[in-house]
Amino acid sequence: MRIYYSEDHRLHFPQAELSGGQFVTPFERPSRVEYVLTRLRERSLTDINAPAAVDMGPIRTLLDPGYLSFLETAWDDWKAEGMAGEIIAANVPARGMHMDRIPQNIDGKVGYYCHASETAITRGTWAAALSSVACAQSAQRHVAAGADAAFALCRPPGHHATADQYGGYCFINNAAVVAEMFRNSGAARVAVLDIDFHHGNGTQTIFYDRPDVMFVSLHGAPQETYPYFIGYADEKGAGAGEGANLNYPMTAGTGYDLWAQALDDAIARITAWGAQALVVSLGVDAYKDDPISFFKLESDDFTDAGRRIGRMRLPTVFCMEGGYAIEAVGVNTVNVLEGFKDA
Ligand code: OKP
Ligand code: ZN
Repeated sequence: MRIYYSEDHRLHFPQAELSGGQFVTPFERPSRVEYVLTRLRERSLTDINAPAAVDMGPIRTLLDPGYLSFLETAWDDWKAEGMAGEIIAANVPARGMHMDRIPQNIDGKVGYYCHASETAITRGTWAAALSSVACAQSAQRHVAAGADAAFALCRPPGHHATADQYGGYCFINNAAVVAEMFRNSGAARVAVLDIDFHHGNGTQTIFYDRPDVMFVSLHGAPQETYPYFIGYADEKGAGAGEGANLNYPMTAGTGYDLWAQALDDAIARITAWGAQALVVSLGVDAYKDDPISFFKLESDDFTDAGRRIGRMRLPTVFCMEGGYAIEAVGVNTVNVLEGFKDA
């Protein structure tokens, strides 16, 4: 399986994540990717390629222009305002306030374009986010040209980023861009299967009213975990998109038996719907030792999950999302890919 990877992910490494009222070293850190690369090489998955230049076309189609220009200049604007540290959102529009009037001041803009203040922006964040989506785009082109599958080793991840908000360590929604590109390259119906522990709120929101892209997510129940305010089972899509959104929220302690039942149901629904291409938001934070998650999957379970996904026999792009038990991230990620190949 071909892999796309860019060293430019290293340009995004904020010092700080707001966690439990303290600033800690971010869980989403560059070394995560090193573990995946090491494991890929150990398993002779060595077709590792730098991505082609980013294509802003499909990104501009999906995302808000104001949001994109905010991301591009946020660091310079923040520094020009005399801010000493990294960009952290401190003021967000809340109940009773204006949700649609964009402040001029960068501190206000940050609050407007952010949905979760754990995520900091630093000098290289925009460049890294572009390199991440470039990997996803190259993977899509490879599959659209006839390959069975490709793996985009995206960092930073993408599935929490909406058309106009960052958060949850995500800035540009890589999986959504791939789905849009599959539509443009001739797939009438595209499914996004999100197996990251966290609900893919960004991807859901971007495609919520679209009948041509189905979003399916297995995740920790919103009553119990981030992103808290979305990801319920009764979110089924809107308007023409009704029926093309499917959530499987699961409670703390969920193990592979229940999780795999949800996966099988999800796969059956994607197949019945008639997807012609598949995007997998591949997070491995459902793992039992993940420090910020509460499912109980074992490493071997990821192989089995990959096998089940592979039996769909759809042209597939995997986009890396989360996974924070860093020494296990490589094994678990590559297990999914190997299970898929052996299906
Ligand atoms: C991103 B992806 C840690 C809380 C972290 C944000 C989680 C973002 C996960 N104290 N909250 O879906 O893996
Ligand atoms: Zn996650």
